[in-house]
Amino acid sequence: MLTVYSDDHRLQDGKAELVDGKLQPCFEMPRRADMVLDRVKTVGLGEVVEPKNFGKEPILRVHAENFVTFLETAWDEWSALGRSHDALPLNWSVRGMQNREPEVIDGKLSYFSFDAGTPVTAGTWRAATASVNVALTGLEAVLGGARSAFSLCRPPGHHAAAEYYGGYCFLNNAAIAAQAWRDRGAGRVAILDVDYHHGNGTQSIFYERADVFFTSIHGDPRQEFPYFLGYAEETGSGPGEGANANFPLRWGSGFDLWSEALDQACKAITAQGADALVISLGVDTFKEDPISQFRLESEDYFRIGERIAKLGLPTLFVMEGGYAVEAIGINAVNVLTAFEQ
Ligand code: SP5
Ligand code: ZN
Repeated sequence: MLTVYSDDHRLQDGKAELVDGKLQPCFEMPRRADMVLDRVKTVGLGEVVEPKNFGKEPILRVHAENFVTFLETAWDEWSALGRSHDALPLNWSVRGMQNREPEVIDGKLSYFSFDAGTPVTAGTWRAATASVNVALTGLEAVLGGARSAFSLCRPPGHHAAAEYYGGYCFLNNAAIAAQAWRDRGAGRVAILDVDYHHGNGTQSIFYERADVFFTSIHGDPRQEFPYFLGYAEETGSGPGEGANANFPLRWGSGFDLWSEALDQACKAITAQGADALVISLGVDTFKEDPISQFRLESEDYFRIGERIAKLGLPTLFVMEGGYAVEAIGINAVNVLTAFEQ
């Protein structure tokens, strides 16, 4: 399987996120991608290539223009105030308050984000756009006839919606690739999100559409970030009714429960008649993940790859989360090698 990778991921290297009431070193760090690339090379998964540049157009098919402009200019506006440390928001609009974009950068950070875990840095825009290019270059390989490709995206994307960032995500790599796949002729795209956290951004982007089916297995939002999306009752709306399927699982769930949900998600993908598949590949379901509460073991990731392969669809794997850094490469690449068997 081809891997697409860019060193530009290093440009996103936030110092700290707010977690458990303290500023702590970012869990989402450059070493994550290094570990996955190392493992790709160790097992000889296949060729590793650099991304091509697709520009802003495919991004604007998914994200709002004012949001993209904000991401592109946020660091300049922040540093113009004499600040050289990372930018984090401090408060948000909630029920009954205005939804207006403020004029000043501190207000804009609040307006366009949903958490204080996702620092905007000097290199954020370049890293996030490189990550999109990694996803789109993987798609090119599949459009060129490959059965699958692995886009080793970093920063991740599935929490980013049309008009907001958060959850370590700025631009939604998987959603942009799914949209590009539709634009390049796929009839119906399925997105299977196996990251521990609900892919709220991806769900919201496609929620009212029938042409992209979104299904996700994740920590129950009653207990787990992002808390405000990911319930089983969310099945899509309008023309998208029936084109969204969530499988929330309680803290402590192991592969017995998880694999049952995977089987249901896969059956739904087949029933939907998808002809293209994007996998949001997070491996923070691992038992040793420092911020997550599922109990998957490294061997289980082989079973995931096998089950996905049984769908028989052209498949683009897009890297999302996973914070047990020493194991992230093993777990992610286990999915990929088993898929190829
Ligand atoms: C892409 C992705 O996996 N993003 C995840 C973002 C999660 N951010 C919230 C982390 C909250 C951690 N709370 C548990 C801390 C354990 N002490
Ligand atoms: Zn995650």
